[in-house]
Amino acid sequence: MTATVHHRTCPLCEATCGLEIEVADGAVRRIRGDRDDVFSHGFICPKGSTLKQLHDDPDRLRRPLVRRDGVHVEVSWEDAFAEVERLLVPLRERHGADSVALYLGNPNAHTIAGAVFGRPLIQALGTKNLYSASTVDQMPRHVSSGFLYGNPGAMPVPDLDRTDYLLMLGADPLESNGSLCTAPDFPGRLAAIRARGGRVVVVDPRRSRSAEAADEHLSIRPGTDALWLCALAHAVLDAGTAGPGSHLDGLVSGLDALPAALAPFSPEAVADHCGIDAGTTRRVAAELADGRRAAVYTRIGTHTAAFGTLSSWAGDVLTLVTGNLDRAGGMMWATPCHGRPPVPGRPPGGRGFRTGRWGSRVSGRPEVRSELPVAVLAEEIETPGEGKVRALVTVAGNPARSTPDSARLERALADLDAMVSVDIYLNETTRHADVILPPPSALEKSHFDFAFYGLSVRNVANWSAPVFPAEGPGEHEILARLALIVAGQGAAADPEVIYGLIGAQLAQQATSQEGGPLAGRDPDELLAEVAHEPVPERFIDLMVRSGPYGDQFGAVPGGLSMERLRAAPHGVDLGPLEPRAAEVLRTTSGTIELDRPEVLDDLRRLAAVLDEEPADGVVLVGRRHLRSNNSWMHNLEVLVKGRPRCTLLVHPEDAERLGLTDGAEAVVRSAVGEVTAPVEVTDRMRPGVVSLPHGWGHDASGTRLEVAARHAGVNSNMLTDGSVLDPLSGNCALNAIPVELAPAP
Ligand SMILES: Nc1nc2c(c(=O)[nH]1)N[C@H]1C(S)=C(S)[C@@H](COP(=O)(O)OP(=O)(O)OC[C@H]3O[C@@H](n4cnc5c(=O)[nH]c(N)nc54)[C@H](O)[C@@H]3O)O[C@H]1N2
Ligand SMILES: Nc1nc2c(c(=O)[nH]1)N[C@H]1C(S)=C(S)[C@@H](COP(=O)(O)OP(=O)(O)OC[C@H]3O[C@@H](n4cnc5c(=O)[nH]c(N)nc54)[C@H](O)[C@@H]3O)O[C@H]1N2
Ligand code: SF4
Ligand SMILES: [Mo]
Repeated sequence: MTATVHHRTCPLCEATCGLEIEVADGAVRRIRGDRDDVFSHGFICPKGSTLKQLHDDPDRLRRPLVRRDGVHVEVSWEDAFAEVERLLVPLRERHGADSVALYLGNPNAHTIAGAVFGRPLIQALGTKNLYSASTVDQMPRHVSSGFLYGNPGAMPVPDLDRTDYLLMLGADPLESNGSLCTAPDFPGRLAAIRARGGRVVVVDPRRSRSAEAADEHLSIRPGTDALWLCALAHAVLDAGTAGPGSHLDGLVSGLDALPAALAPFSPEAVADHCGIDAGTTRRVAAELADGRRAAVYTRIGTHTAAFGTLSSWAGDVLTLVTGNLDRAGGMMWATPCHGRPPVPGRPPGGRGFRTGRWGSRVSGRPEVRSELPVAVLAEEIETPGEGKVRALVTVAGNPARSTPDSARLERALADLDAMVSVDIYLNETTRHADVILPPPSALEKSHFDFAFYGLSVRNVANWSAPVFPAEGPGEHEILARLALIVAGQGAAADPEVIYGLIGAQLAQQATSQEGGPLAGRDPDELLAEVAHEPVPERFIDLMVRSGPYGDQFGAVPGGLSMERLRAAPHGVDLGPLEPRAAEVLRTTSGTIELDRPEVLDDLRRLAAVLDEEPADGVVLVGRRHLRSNNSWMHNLEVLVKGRPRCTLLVHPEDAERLGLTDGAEAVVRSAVGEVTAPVEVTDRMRPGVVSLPHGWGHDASGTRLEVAARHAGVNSNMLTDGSVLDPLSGNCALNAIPVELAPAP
């Protein structure tokens, strides 16, 4: 049989690499980077080619599972949906909407279903108990954008391809391939900065591979990035060179509040806390402020911290006061092809951003973007009373490994009256589920990067067709049917009902945008034009045709549409990022607001840290490895073979002082739990800091992960403390965890 070649975007991480997939005899023969991809130009990492192994993995679920007498058994799709109805509908009727919680995991950002069909499910559930991986990840970045720009979705990205100076904190893109900054071949783009005479500075308590590839590495004390970034901004203001630049004239307010708000954070005052001397801080500030094109990029190590929102905020403020916000080579906003088109002459601004419209039942943690911190999920399940969580739906998430204090969470999960999971594996989380609904494999679904076109260092659009036909229902259909069941329509209801609602909503939005290119057009006319498209492509067509590059349903000939995307298997390049601050602002003032009271209050909380002596115990931080992906790709032999990756990195001085030896095991104890992990002694660590990756601990009973169980590792979230949150975002502090170490007996 002759081979066929398919082109598809890799859905595994945020880099969105184009893949070339060779198929023969119904099986994948080879996967390599697509050299003609308009964005990735052939780049691929070791995970990209494992879509084959993932597709072929015998442990990957193909049919639904239902738990009978404690054992998961395969059932038909009809029986599985009927079981969901039997479990959830009476429970919801008896105990109310809030009794069913929803947890959305990370892969939702990588699927069309997650982008388009999550909302109908959320609406159908109507629960306050909405949780996601966002509150162990990027929620602080949303909140800082909410307060600064009034728009929590507007997260500026470093303009990697044009910058001459990149200050990067708490990110290790040589392992992660980048996050909240979609840039296939991130390593190559970093090298290019240096090759054109620019400078890359990495701030990390560990000499990561990214730090090694940089011009300079600053080994900061964990959890102190907010202090240090405020000190940089303080130093820039001190030098008297500060200013947002004339391109933001009239678009910035509250500048006057900055000197007082940042006054406590002089480079000298923060030096001992951060472990970075004042001279270095002032030099870096001067480099950022000397007029060159510079970007300040903060990521996971700075966001999953007790002052995560302030770290993100201070990074953006630093960018702003050095004139680098919204200009080429600085921090810029992408223009996603499926977003709202700009309306010429529309004044900037909108309804503003606020949090805390409701609180969590037990500890009153404020809602943020309609979500509660996942760190409170366990207590919401454990604590009796009205509104108690009795059932949980998870979609593409493994909170049993990815959220804090997971021993406690797992006890709570075991206590639920009902649990339904949409997932491809029987793993540490889904083993608690009564019903598991497995979507098709990545190669059996189409792909479109809704989440990442808004975070991209270049504007692109790329739709991929499925490589193989799906055996069961698509993930979008599973989510639609769940929504219908919860809404009381029954397990046999036609998902077209949900498709109709989504279409109507999108057409309505497009035609009701004041001054927009489709304003006043008949929504039904738009729907008729896309009706020939299958679901979910129908919705992509609606969005891109009415988007900033769209054909506006005939008004802009040659504009973007599904038809054009289909004809471009290597993607459509839409050009470099363009300045667009006025378009993204949604603050009530129509300006970038530097004096939000919530932020100023939190700066006072930060300043109070300076009154205390820096703590001198050992703290734990996380890390990532190129051949791993959070908790769920450890069942592929090609990725886990070789040296164990789940090791505790310890600096030689600490090892010696604590009696730990390379290759031996150490007991790591925190306020909430303990694990025993193999020690790797390395001078890559800052003394007093140890590092353990998350997402491991695959030795639990009742899972179906044959390979992962043989490379189990330990679960670092046994140690992270669900009570330490960034108050503004509800994000959990997953780094700078105080721990005690001892050789294992
Ligand atoms: N200590 C510590 N903890 C952390 C972090 C850290 O740095 N340190 N990082 C945090 C971050 S950034 C994140 S994003 C979270 C991730 O947290 P989660 O999203 O909860 O965890 P993942 O490991 O990404 O699990 C993804 C789940 O989706 C399933 N899956 C994979 N593909 C699909 C699909 O196409 N459809 C469906 N329905 N399911 C699929 C997998 O089997 C797995 O169960 O972890 C967080 N936890
Ligand atoms: N290979 C691989 N790629 C991935 C993932 C994966 O699990 N594996 N996960 C994906 C996901 S969901 C995400 S969110 C992204 C995350 O992508 P990144 O943000 O690049 O995350 P990491 O690679 O974990 O790098 C975080 C760095 O922060 C450092 N750090 C820890 N604490 C602190 C601190 O207090 N201050 C500072 N300045 N640094 C600190 C750590 O030592 C580490 O080097 O990666 C994505 N890509
Ligand atoms: S870098 Fe990310 S998107 Fe690219 S091949 Fe690797 S996992 Fe896939
Ligand atoms: Mo993440």
